[in-house]
Amino acid sequence: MSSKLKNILDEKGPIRKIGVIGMGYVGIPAAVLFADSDAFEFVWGFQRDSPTSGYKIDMLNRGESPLKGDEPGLEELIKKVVDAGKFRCTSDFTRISEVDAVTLAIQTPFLSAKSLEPDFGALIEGLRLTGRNITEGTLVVLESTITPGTTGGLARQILEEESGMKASEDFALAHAPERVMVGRLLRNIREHDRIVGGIDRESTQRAVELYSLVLTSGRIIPMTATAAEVTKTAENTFRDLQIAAINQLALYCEVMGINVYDVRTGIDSLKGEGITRAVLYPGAGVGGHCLTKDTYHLERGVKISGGKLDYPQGMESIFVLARKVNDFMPVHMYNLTVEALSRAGKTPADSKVALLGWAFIRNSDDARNTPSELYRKLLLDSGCAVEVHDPYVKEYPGVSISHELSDVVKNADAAAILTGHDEYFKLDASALKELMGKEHPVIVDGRNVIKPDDFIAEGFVYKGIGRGDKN
Ligand code: SAJ
Repeated sequence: MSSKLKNILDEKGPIRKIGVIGMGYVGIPAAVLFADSDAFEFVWGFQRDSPTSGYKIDMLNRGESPLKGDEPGLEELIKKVVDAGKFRCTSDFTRISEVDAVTLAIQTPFLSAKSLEPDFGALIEGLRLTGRNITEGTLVVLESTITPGTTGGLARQILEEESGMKASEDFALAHAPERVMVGRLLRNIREHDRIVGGIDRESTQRAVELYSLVLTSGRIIPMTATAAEVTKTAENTFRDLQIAAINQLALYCEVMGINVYDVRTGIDSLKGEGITRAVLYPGAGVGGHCLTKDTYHLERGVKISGGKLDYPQGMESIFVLARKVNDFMPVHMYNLTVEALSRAGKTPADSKVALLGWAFIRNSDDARNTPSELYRKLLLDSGCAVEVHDPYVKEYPGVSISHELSDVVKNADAAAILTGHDEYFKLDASALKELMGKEHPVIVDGRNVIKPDDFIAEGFVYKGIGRGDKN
């Protein structure tokens, strides 16, 4: 522990002004919650004035939310803190010199899962701008999901290089990973327990001070920076593994002619005595900005740690295998569609498929890394005509998305459900058959939203993930 840092922070007193870099799904709710706390005087939101996201600056300063989709309470809170003069957004990063704490919520995608190469370009730029402008005693927190070892390694190095100061002595540095889900951003930040990990005890303590003031029911869980990085990447990796396990079981149930949902109910029934059976749901794939890459951050963390891993010779990581199983599910949806079309005497090349659901998660407009993209590509590559429906997603590069379900299913040979939007639970077999205008239309259910018997009774060729009892 550096007594020098402790003295500087004691001298500086409590955190008053905060800067949040990255006005996205993580940065915006975090910034306005800080601004809404009486404990803090003012919050700067920092956003690059780039052609793709510069528009957010004026929108936020008008008190409007640039985030798509329904985010309960967010628009009102942005307006409240802007009108109160407690929050402003800017592209002038020199203002970082005015704040006591700065958090970075910047995307950290992967360039290649194969080479385990992340794309830290935006993060590094954010760290350089931070390092160039921080003053003595500032707390720097990385909220982005990062490869374990990044906070105490790359981030520390860049911040020290740019600031000419020493982390742990002149400024504090920590990792406090975000744990938000679209559709409940504010609630997640207030209510989820917060993992906080500093590169030293002073930094951890300073970060605890920052986050404890925005939590309502969540607790702070302090640990080291690397443990915090592993906690975040591992919790998403474990979720991905759980989903892969039920997806693999679903594929087995199809072969064995049984219903995976009966099996799931059965497994889930074993309760009590500390028995937790977290059986998740099989489906048409795993998308989003988190589960699709955090496994690779974890794997890379092991690789860059330089330690010698004791693991079965030549055996692939079960976490990476899980990724591959989940990445296979859109391919499985395609295979089920081709099988069903052939039962209806059709091939993809002379068929039209209505693809229902472009978002990666139900009842949201978020289509980052959506599994629907691979499914559509496989159909198009086999000469099939594909039309896409989604009730929430407005636009997507290179894909025309309709909000009119009846237009999309009209004269279709097959309808495939890729996302579990509430709307699809209400699909009516006879009405859909009429719109498709086929004697034996095909329906492929990738999210178990319809009742197979209702559709089979209407003459549909039915296929469902995990429904070996009906396929
Ligand atoms: N999915 C399934 N079966 C399931 C659950 C999900 O196929 O039983 C699919 C979904 O359809 C979706 C994908 O997986 O395509 C991801 O879904 P998700 O519910 O995990 O949503 P994310 O990725 O937005 O949220 C995850 C959450 N992580 C954990 O619960 C460990 C969330 O708490 C994190 O904040 C978020 O990642 C993140 O930002 O890291």
